[in-house]
Amino acid sequence: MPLTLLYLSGSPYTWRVHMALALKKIPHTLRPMSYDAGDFRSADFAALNPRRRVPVLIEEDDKTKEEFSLYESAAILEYLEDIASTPPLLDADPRRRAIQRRMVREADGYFAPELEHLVEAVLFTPADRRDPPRIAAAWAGMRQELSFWESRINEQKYLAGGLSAADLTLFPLIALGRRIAQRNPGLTEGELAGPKLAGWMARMEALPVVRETWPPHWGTPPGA
Ligand SMILES: N[C@@H](CCC(=O)N[C@@H](CS)C(=O)NCC(=O)O)C(=O)O
Repeated sequence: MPLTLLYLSGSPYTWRVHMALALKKIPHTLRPMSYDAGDFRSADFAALNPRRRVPVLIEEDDKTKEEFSLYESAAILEYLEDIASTPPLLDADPRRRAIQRRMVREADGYFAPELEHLVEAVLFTPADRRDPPRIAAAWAGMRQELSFWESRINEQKYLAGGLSAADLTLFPLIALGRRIAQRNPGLTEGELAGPKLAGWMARMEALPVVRETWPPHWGTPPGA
């Protein structure tokens, strides 16, 4: 089952899948995608994902050589969990598993849209056309959402039980938001995460799997 991940450095959705592959030690190849080279506009890519987004996972059948491809990072994570159950990214207990899945949906449904507003307003807008109120609104939306998480998580090591799909989902999203803020001083105000989330971020950053999969164009991980 040779696996290929269509990969974009710094994409939080791709990073989540990359971490799952690395944690589960599933042999895979990364196929880097480039906006500049037009990879996202190609017909081949649209055939794999009609929404033209990464990640996409491609799996070749050992015998028939037929390809199965899957997009949407949360669905890919569940698929990897199904084909390689160790270490688990979802708890064996149905209620804990449900809470981890709920957190994945909360991160994708509430935090990610605010982050995407920030990405549009900063990364995809030339510096001379950036709109400060638009950026401030996206930043405020992210902070408001994370203050909700801050009030909900307790002092445990990970978001819900052991390291899970929930951690792999939320961490890259916050990491990208924080990086945008750090690289564009003056665009945003205040810290993105409160003390509990910041502690959890630091624990995540110390994990070998996070460091191994750190987006190459981001340079070395903190503390390296
Ligand atoms: N809901 C999707 C989101 C994927 C997504 O938005 N990927 C971005 C990179 S972070 C992308 O491919 N964007 C390409 C584009 O918008 O042209 C998932 O979880 O896989």
